Amino acid sequence: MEDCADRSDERNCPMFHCTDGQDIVAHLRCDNVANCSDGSDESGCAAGISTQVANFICN
Ligand SMILES: [Ca+2]
Repeated sequence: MEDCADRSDERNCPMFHCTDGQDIVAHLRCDNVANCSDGSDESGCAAGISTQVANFICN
């Protein structure tokens, strides 16, 4: 299994382009955590949870 979360194989992963110019791995989109500094990876997803708050939740 590839695990892009460790960033070692990020180049092989589909990327999502944030509207602020950042690139994040595509699986971080719509995960209820704002990964782009402007939260654009969570915009356009099914609305619900405040992504700004969810960003503070750690595993
Ligand atoms: Ca996200």
